[in-house]
Amino acid sequence: MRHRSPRQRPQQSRAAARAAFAVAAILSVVSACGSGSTGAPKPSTNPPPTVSSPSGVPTTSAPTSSTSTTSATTKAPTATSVTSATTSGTTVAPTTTPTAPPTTALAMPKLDAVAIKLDKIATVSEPIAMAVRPGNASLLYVAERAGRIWAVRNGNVDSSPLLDIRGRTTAGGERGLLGIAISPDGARIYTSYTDTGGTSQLDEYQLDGDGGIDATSRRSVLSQAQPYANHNGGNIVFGPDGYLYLGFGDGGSGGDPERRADKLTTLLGKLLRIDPRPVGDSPYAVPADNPLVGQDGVNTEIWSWGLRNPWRFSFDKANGDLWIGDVGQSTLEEVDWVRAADGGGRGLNFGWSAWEGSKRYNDDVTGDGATPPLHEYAHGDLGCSITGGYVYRGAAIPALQGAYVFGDYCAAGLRAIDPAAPDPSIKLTDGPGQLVSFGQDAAGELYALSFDGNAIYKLVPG
Ligand SMILES: [Ca+2]
Repeated sequence: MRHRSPRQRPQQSRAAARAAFAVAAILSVVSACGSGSTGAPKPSTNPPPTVSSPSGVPTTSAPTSSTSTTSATTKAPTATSVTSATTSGTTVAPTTTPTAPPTTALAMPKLDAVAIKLDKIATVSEPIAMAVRPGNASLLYVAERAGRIWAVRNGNVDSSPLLDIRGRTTAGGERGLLGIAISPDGARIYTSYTDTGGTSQLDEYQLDGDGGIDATSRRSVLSQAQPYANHNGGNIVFGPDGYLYLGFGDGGSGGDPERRADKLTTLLGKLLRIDPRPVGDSPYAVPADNPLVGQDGVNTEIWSWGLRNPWRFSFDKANGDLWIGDVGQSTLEEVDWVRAADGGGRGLNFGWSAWEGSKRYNDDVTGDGATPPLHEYAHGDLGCSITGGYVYRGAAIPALQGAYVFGDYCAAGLRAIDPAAPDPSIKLTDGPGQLVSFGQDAAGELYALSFDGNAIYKLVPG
């Protein structure tokens, strides 16, 4: 399978192409493990996602009573594979069934008719991530890079932060508090940051009934040494399946000198998928239907690979599709899109460092079977470092519904693409500058977070 530019591929064949790429990607997994012709188990022969009965299986209590372990399926060196059990009463357990995409009912964007403006709702020093808690629609959690999390309620910022971890991190460059996410049951919040030594950390805190963060409840979930200061990724998002997705860059420097993004033996250059709750002695669990479960000598937390620095990624609120803004090296910035119905990125190689966007990069990395970007743009007037956003699913701007909204740290202005006709992108606004992240509230409305003026903007009709 040759890597092709999305422009060379008819849109109507996209699903078929995705399927073909997925098959090729699976084959490349086997090849990457050096077992292509030895009859080693292929990912496709793994047991499908199952709901297992807890009876007769040694179990260890999880923080909630809704998940049982199936230790027999454990393959990960650092975690236990789990499947959810529906026989244990009330459940907040993640399901392993992707959200069915009701695509036929979804609105199509009309980008030539979009008129929006940015309404500055609050200022927080270097706002870098936003999260919302189910059931607290009017409360926005906004993280600042230096390490505090603020409550923004109807445009008002609380006088004291919900959490202050400034002592745990050193902000600057691509370091600091980088991501926050709240569990679908609203009980826990996760922080993703680089610690004072530069190591990536994922921590968990308990939320109280009002959405406050219990600072004393901190629990370390996962850590990852960073060989260089840049490309730390750090975005964390709960997917439509209830699992936590965590993006790590390729470790840094330039050009992925150790080729980490292409190696399945490191978490760097990957999108990970975990159940972040502890199981037994493990601080988190690997879902049994992760693509590499069942293979030895690989990191089974991996969901997708071949990523350079997936600084911001998201799931479409309406259909569960995965969208990644992967920051390019020196030439091309890219948007990656995989439908939930096509696996949502499961087992896919997004190309780096064999490819920078649609351009061949490291010749010693094959990149066979790589999934090309949906959209890319060259460095220049449009920017130099993509800030991935969201598919708009709000109600306030009907013409924007179904469009993917993104921007770039190096060039002011928000842009959007229609997934069905992604070129060229459409400029939505003139600002803001220094766009670092987006947020999405419970109603699907979008926010832009900018270091320029330390501002949180809401996208509103213009
Ligand atoms: Ca790529």
